[in-house]
Amino acid sequence: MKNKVNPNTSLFPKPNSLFNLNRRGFIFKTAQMAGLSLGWGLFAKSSKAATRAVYNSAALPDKSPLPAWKHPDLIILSDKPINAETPPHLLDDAITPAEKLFVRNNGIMPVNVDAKSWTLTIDGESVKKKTVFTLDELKKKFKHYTYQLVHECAGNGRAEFSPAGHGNQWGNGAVGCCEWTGVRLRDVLEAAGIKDDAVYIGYYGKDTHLNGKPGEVPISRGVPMRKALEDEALIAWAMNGKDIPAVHGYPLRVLFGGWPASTSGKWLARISIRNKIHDGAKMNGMDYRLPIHPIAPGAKIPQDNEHFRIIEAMPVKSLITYPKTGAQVTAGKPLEVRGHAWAGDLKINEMHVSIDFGSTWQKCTLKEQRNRNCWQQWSTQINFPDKGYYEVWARATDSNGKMQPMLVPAWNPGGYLNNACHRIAVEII
Ligand SMILES: Nc1nc2c(c(=O)[nH]1)N[C@H]1C(S)=C(S)[C@@H](COP(=O)(O)O)O[C@H]1N2
Ligand SMILES: [Mo]
Repeated sequence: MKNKVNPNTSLFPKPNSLFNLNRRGFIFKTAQMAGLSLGWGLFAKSSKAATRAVYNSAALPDKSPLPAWKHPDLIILSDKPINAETPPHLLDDAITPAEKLFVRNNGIMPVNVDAKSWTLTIDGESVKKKTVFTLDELKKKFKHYTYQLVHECAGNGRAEFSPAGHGNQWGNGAVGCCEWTGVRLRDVLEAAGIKDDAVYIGYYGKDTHLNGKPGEVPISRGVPMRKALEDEALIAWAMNGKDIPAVHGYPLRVLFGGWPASTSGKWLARISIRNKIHDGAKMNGMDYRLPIHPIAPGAKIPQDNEHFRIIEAMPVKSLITYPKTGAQVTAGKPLEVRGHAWAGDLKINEMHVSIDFGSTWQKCTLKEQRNRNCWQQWSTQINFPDKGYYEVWARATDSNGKMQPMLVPAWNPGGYLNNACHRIAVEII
């Protein structure tokens, strides 16, 4: 018999009491003091309630709201453009359902999209023949593939950096792993022809810049040819067996699992085969880049390509998706704890949990990877020695032997790649 867990109880004060008004300030301070991967997760969540309240207030015009079908507990970080993350306990499914997938928009979504007239253009310096495909032609001409792919914002975990990283203050939930169906990018590029001097691909979507200037795009990123030509690099029209939802790129999207999700262009209209590193919006300066040499927290260095390098595969990481942080658990029986782990282009070799702040670790059961660039499920039974307050820490090790750090890793001005251990609070009663 399993332990009784009440996922809705919390060890921590309710939103309306202790740190209602300056909740953010409180969390930042605590995370800084502890120097740990604390984020939003360890506390009873109140930010959503606060954000929705403001969001619904008559004082604010309705901008680009989160679609009504999205899970009500997604945490809205900004409304123009819309950005919302998923609390870790809502990511418990092996395949992330659409309503629980985080949303990250850099600009304004296209409206009145007509899939029938939608086209994808393959062009660029290194294309043999500029080619235009309708969506229908893509579906008819090329073999279909389905892969389950991790897509994680490079800024996931940014809220824990100190001083604060630039941009949305993501907790742990800017990640998901959906099933995508489409054609291989490689097959499509080869049909147009790839010249020998091809170095990179760059995508262009149909969203528009927040500044409203025609011709200016909010984001246009890409990947080197070696990633573009992999089996799992997809041009997809379906997510979890259905049309891709509008906020996630309907009717067409490119996907590069395991790399910053910013490379996975939504509302895909054009792919350029480049004879140099793609130079689209958010490819340069410190966008999606790390300092080439490690720098001290808060240090200022020139924001140019000599000092910053492009982030490629994402680092090893994991989440505890059950139980929800703050769970109260009856003593005397083992508690099942579970979640997912992923590691860019690599696999997960081992998964461990600790209930004594990292002094000792217990090995978890780990499922095989379903396909490359897919996350893996882990689970374990924990026996707590006594009643009282515990933290469960989770740590993944990738197939190169690299482990997640306990503490927030290398500070960088963009607040990218925080892969510190996820931790939850549990009270044994
Ligand atoms: N065209 C376009 N593609 C885009 C973006 C965007 O703003 N416009 N955002 C990128 C970023 S930064 C992320 S993290 C992912 C988010 O994907 P999701 O909203 O489907 O979760 O989409 C990427 N693709
Ligand atoms: Mo992102």
